[in-house]
Amino acid sequence: MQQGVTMISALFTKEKNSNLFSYLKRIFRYYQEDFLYVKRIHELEKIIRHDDMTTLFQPIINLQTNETFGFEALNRPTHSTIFPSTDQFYDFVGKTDLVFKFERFCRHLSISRFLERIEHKFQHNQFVLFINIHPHVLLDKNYSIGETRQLLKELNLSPENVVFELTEKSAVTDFQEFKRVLDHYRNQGYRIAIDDVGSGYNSLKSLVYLKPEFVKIDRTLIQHIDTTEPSQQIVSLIHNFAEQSGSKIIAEGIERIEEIQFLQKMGIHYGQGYAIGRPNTEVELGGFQNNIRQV
Ligand SMILES: [Ca+2]
Repeated sequence: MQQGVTMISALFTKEKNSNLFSYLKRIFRYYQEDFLYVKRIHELEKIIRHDDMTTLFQPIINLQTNETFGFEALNRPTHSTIFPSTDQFYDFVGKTDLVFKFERFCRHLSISRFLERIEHKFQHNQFVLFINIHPHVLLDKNYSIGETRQLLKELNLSPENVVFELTEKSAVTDFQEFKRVLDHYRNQGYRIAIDDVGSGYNSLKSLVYLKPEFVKIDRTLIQHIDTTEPSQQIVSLIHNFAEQSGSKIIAEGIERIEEIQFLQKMGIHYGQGYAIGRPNTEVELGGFQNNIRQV
């Protein structure tokens, strides 16, 4: 009997200790997470204060004429000791209430740096600037893009020179509401691109409901398209839908000449990728070697 009591008591103590241990472990983890969160917020505020982002411009060309049509602006944190990767950085920004402030900051950075870099090199309204924007930011009722219009005016640039790229990776559920918001921006002269199309989200639904001016097809469908029949079928389907809605396709992630040749034959309008031009801090024209059509 005595032995039984001792055993139960030992088990109980062990249980209590392990509970206490996991409790302390949890507290410690929360503390660590909180600490990291505060550190990251602090870093993000510092980045915004000091314009501490690198802005890169990647050319988008007309695949049929080999002429540069525009540039996508890409903003990356300059020093990322606290944010090991750009993806982690943007994931974090999306979860904070600094997301609006950050979006505005990046948009203004992209536009002003773009104009700085093309100065003395090209006509200031010769190209279209593609700017990534989080769909939820546009959907927010308190959000106003009026100040961007003001900035464009000051820089002698019109909304027709700007395309907002909205990723379909962030779930859009209310398409009618979203369409209403997009029309509001369209009425001001901006154009819309749906980004990452075909990466497994609402591709066809976005095309049918939102009728974007541009459809950016995800790199996973473009890489090795010349030899990958399922990708060819999906891209051809998206292309048909796009044509019906009056949208133009931009094929992303083009890395090989064979991909360019295949896309040209399909009648795809625009392309972007390493085979055309890498993201660059300078604004450099894109293009493939002119003799590839004869290859
Ligand atoms: Ca993009």
